[in-house]
Amino acid sequence: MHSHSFALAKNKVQRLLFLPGSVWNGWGGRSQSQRRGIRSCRSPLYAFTTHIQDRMAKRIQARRLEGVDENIWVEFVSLAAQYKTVNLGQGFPDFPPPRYVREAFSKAITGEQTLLNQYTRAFGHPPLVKALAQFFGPLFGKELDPLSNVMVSVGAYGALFCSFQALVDEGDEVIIIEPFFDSYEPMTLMAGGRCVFVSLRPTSAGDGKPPSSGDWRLDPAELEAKINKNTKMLVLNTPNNPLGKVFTKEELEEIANICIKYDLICISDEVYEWLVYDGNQHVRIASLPGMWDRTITIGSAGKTFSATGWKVGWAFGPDSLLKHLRTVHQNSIYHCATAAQEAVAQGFLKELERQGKPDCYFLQLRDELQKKRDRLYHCLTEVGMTPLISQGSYFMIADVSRFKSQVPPPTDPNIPYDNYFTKWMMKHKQLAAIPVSAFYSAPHKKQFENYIRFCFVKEDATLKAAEKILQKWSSESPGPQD
Ligand code: IK2
Repeated sequence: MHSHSFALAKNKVQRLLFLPGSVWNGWGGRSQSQRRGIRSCRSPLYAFTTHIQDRMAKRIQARRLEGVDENIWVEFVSLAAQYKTVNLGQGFPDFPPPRYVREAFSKAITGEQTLLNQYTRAFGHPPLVKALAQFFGPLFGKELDPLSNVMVSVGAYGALFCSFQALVDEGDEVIIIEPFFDSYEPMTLMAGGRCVFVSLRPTSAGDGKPPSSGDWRLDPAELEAKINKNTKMLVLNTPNNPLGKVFTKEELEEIANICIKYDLICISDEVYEWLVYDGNQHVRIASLPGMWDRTITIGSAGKTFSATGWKVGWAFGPDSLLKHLRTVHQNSIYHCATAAQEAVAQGFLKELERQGKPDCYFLQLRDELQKKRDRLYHCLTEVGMTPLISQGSYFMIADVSRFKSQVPPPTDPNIPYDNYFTKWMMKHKQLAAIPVSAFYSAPHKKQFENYIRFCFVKEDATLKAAEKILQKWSSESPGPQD
């Protein structure tokens, strides 16, 4: 083509497609092989295609998805696998669920009751909602109606999603206590709401005691100051992921009084309810006076029975709130796998018989995990990582400052240091963890960027492999005190 007509044609296409000049840059200056290399990411054709794809994606994507496209689990689960790490990252056990629930699952699929392979009731398989009502009623100090006070969904994720979709409207404000399980923020945004964050802040442990997640506290005055006429809901997570903080009854009473005073709905995510250590008590905020009618309590069979892949979760609450969750659920998820629900129902019936006895799975798991927590705590302390004693959950956070000198400085100042450090550790030390900044809102991500989160719901062999990596690394790292 003549160079003048090429320039005109190029100009026309560029204007028609709103292409920036940079897409064409270098067209004239590149070698023939570069021009032909349509796969090269520097080729103008690649840039052209990418630009068109970006434009299309922007036009197609619903506005409520803006800013929620990145996800820590998608990114870090993939990196943990890519670098073949010893995985103390995502929170799942690497040991099997108890035998009797696994057997119940396979019997549900292969047994005589072939209908267990088919659809069941939309809001929860009848034997499961019945077992949940029977098991949890006394814990809430209430008789629960299995049909109207319990809803089963696809994991706690499904129950949370239905809660936000059902109860948050355009312009509503949702108070989130941070650090927080990351999904609360995108779920609020996807429902059209606005997130308002209130931070747990470390206070001094006192008496020379080692720092604990219990030292992180909420200032009720700060919480109250964030409430206005648009505030509709407060999200609580106890035991908290990632800190492992277990809110005390007194702390929950302060939060409950504020919810009642300002007529707020409370979403209480209690998926780690059985994993509470050192004699601490898990208190259900819905069981406090005046709270049942305004609280949705979320639970997870994944965490309760060490079967995170089964994706069975639930919501408890008054019919006045749950009926709206059911509307979302029936029009989106409908129900989760019948056989998994049947197995979880069998699990709760068994645990009902064992409640309070030494063979109760929940007590056994708790005691087992307390030992694992202590083991990880000692290892992290020994190598100089300054962990925070976790009062509950599967997780422990630790300050990694001592190891900074062993890691080349980051080149991008915008990425929180813990994110950079954790990726470097996965790639170069084959040890996976999760950066604590993932549990903070954007303006606060850099506040605790020397902390990373380790998961200890792992076989002893996995913990031992992690210890070996850390001990070797530590012996190579002259800390500031050395
Ligand atoms: N709520 C909390 C507080 C959770 O931690 C989870 C599971 N998160 O695990 C990933 C991690 O932090 O490493 C959920 C809800 C979701 O639970 P489910 O698996 O039942 O959907």
